[in-house]
Amino acid sequence: MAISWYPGHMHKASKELVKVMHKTDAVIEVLDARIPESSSNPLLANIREQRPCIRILNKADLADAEITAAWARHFSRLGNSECLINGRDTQITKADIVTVAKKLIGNTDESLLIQGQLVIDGIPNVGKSSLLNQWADRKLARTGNEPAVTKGQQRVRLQEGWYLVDTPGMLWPKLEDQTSAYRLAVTGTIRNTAVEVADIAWFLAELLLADYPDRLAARYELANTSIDPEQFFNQLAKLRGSLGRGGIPDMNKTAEILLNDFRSGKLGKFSLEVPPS
Ligand SMILES: Nc1nc2c(ncn2[C@@H]2O[C@H](COP(=O)(O)OP(=O)(O)OP(=O)(O)O)[C@@H](O)[C@H]2O)c(=O)[nH]1
Ligand SMILES: [Mg+2]
Repeated sequence: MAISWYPGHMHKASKELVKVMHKTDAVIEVLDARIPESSSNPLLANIREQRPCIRILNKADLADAEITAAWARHFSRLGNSECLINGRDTQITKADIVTVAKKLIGNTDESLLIQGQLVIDGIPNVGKSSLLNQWADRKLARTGNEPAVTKGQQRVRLQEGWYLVDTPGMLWPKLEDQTSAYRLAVTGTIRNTAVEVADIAWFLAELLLADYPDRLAARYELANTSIDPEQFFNQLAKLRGSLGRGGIPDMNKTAEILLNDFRSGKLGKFSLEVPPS
């Protein structure tokens, strides 16, 4: 099934982003550290135009630390931008973000009146509003473990003269690369109701059986990992009791077990993409 998810509120949000850009000095694009390439939204790059960009590799606690560091080096080589890493165990402070923004905007002379507006954007559910709360030191924005929680822009004062605008998570009208689209779905960027959950979990099971059989074996007590996704889901359904009528696996329930374990880090840290060498 081809994946695409571009509901009306995202179209509206893109128009509002264009408007707020006129008064914006630098953009903070939040990427998912597990899929930095697939989570780079081409629409946002177009809207940003030549403005400086601070990329944040977020949810780094769920990704392989070495690969995330390699991505940070890769992005740091691009001009007019900086790349920082954030996660539950490595948090960027408000002072860090303002310092980097000043450097990029070229406004480093502390004796001058320094001010600026930063806009935080990115795909849905990547942790934008959580970053706003992290820097505002209080829970100003609603956050949640599902995509499309934020529906409108929210502007807050970071410190004297510095403002930050949170925006709704956005995808783009056509997800041309369907492997990327599946990665976006697996990491929780696309609403479960906009995809076939079983289809997404099947993609993930194939990937994990091929590349990380030991992690699956450890978590789900598999004696043998030379199995196909169908055999895997049968065993998982028996283990977790997600069986339907006649003892046949309830594929939706079983799929959600695997997806939730992956998304919450219970299966370990994963980087699904590596930077170009
Ligand atoms: N593991 C982990 N989870 C995070 C991190 N940052 C945010 N989250 C979680 O990710 C989920 C989404 O966070 P939000 O801040 O609502 O994401 P958002 O980008 O604002 O999402 P939309 O408003 O829907 O676009 C929440 O459950 C957060 O607790 C992080 O660094 N690591
Ligand atoms: Mg949000």
